[in-house]
Amino acid sequence: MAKILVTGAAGFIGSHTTDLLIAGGHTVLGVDNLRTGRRSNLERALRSPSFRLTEADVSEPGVMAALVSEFRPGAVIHLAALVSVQESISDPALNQRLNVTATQFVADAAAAQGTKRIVFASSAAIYGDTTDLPIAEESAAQPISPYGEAKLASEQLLLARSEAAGFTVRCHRYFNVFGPRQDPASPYSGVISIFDRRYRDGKPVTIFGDGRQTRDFISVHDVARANVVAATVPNITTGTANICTGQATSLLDIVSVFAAYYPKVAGPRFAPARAGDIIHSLGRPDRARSELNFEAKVSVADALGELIRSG
Ligand code: UD2
Repeated sequence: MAKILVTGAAGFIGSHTTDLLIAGGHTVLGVDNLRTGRRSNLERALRSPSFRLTEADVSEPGVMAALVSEFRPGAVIHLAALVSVQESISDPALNQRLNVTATQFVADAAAAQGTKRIVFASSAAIYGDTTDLPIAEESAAQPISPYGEAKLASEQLLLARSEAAGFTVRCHRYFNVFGPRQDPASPYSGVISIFDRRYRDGKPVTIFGDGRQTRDFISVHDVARANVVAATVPNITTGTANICTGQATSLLDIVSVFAAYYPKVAGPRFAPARAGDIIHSLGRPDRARSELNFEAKVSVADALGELIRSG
């Protein structure tokens, strides 16, 4: 069993990753500044003797260095981030600090303490608005937001350091992750979290465009498993891989699942497509399969059902 440090442990993906690590018998130190993460996401983890949460900001100098030297993890799963593309546009300096400088501190601390592995939360946002689908990792990285730029810069920084520092790096390019604990607060939150909230409140959802746009929606449980595999399975080599299902699902498909659960809620309203919205996004999952032996297992329908039934 391993000691794993999870940054952003109180966040959506971080809390599920933490839960899965604990269930696998690992010891976890979580760190989170609780800016967008919530302590309540860790309700179950906080009851475990194998878990401790430190409230701190990993983008501040010295924080990662102190935590890594004290805890001496075998791996760091670096998920702490500014997660909103919109916010990266309105506050690029904050994006730089939370999405690049913090990664630099993670790499420095791991190098100094001989940490063996770093798993990094990258994003399909680094591909920009490519229409060459499905997107493989060889596709040109052409981010169109400060968020995507920062994720790409972090990948490059970690990969460039890996050999000299002696750590293995796994960069996970997540596609559209969804599931329990995803925050629906902003209009730019993940569409499924927004739809879930609206149906729970008995209110109709708004579809921007005709609803035929598709995304590669992946369950947060699969994403958490990809993180755990990358951090704990022996003999994994440095690299970058899409974390996706390879299946396209339209918004109309999503709405029809919700509608079946909520027959009394009025049907969707349609509004003009959002400016800059891409119509289709789909990843190729092959590299994660060959390099990590990881394959998404949960179907969108099953994961949606679980989300809808969750408390
Ligand atoms: C955005 C982000 C991505 C990630 C993701 C959240 C960019 C370039 N990418 O991608 O990084 O944060 O969101 O999972 O910004 N929609 C509706 N009704 C709503 C809300 C959304 O129809 O109430 C549509 C939206 O116009 C889009 C689709 O649903 O066509 C998916 O939207 P999204 O914001 O969940 O995800 P995406 O892939 O546009």
